Amino acid sequence: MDITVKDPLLTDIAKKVREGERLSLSDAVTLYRSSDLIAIGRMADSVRKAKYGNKAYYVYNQHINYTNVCTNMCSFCAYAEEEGSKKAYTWSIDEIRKRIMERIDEPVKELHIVGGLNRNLTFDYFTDMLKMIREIRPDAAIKAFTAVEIDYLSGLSGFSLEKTVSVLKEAGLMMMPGGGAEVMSDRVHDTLFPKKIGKDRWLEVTEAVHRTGLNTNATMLYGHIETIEERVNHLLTLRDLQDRTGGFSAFIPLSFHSKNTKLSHIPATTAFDDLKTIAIARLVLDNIPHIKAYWVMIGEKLAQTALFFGADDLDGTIIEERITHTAGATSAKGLSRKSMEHMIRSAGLEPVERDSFYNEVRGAA
Ligand code: V47
Ligand code: SF4
Repeated sequence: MDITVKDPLLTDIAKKVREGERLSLSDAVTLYRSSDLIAIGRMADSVRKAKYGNKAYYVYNQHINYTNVCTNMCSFCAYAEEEGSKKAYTWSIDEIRKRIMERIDEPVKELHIVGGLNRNLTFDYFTDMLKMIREIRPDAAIKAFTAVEIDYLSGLSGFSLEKTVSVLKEAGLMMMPGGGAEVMSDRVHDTLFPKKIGKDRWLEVTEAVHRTGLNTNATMLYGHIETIEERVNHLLTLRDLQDRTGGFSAFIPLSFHSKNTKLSHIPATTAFDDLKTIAIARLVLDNIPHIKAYWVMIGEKLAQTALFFGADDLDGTIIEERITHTAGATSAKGLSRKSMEHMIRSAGLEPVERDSFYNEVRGAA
């Protein structure tokens, strides 16, 4: 790898990357403070390329957001509604079945299911939902519930974390999405999402889930009130947990969208920050295999560009995204397989349709 570094502060970091040496907290902060985006991107691209060559992944998936009623009411969230609000909804098991059946002829390989914390739902609702989906969609993996929901379901069922996950697994749960940790900082937690579980509980739940043999993803919500140091600490905390469990499959940076939230004065993240965050994640998270450029949040065009800044995965076709679109996302609500493949091919890479576990799906168009 021959990388021209314009910022002299990046010379030693480029050497570490070239030699496969782990980056430190101060390296990550230096990367964040540097404006040499092209050098940072080239470093991240070299790491991605060494792992995946010309391949870039996507999954044919469908999102199911079963309820927007949520007791947490995080101030960055436009999606959540108080019980009784006109915009509140909760889908019955039959309504979820109907939404899956509407797409039953499509080759969906993953169902991504998350929702708010709704006091009116019983633990049986969740196991019934999983069992019903497994029955009608046996060919799709069920990736469901963030660590926040698992913590809530453990309270609801009265079971330990391990028992809760094993009952959900028995009913059909196969993997867990990221989400819920936001930025692991007590300051940000207490300011923006005080009712939601904090860093220690999120880590405890995630570690317990990994111990049961389920893989999860991890995310970072950035672009609100967090500092660079808080972002870097978040990444290093994830890296430490991954050293212990190896249970993270992918990391997904989530750019904050402020429309319709209590933080609507906060401007959108910039392309510079989005690309830098993806590249730094690739460089710092040396033990998390996949870095996703989530096109829903950063838009299709920047997600495609991110494939040269360390990302190896564009997430999925999605069909109908609600959480970010309620907060003002201007991207499409879903993309066809053809569009996903076109985005990847026109970047000179080879599209690989995958399942939730990064197995290549045969017979892709
Ligand atoms: O947990 C909420 C975040 C997450 C906003 O694991 C917001 O494969 C931006 O976790 N602006 C849900 N973000 C999305 C998520 C996810 C997405 C794609 C793939 C995967 C995966 C996981 O969205 C929430 C929260 O952290 N969020 N409100 C907002 N206004
Ligand atoms: Fe509820 Fe999740 Fe929205 Fe927070 S981000 S209010 S936990 S739905």
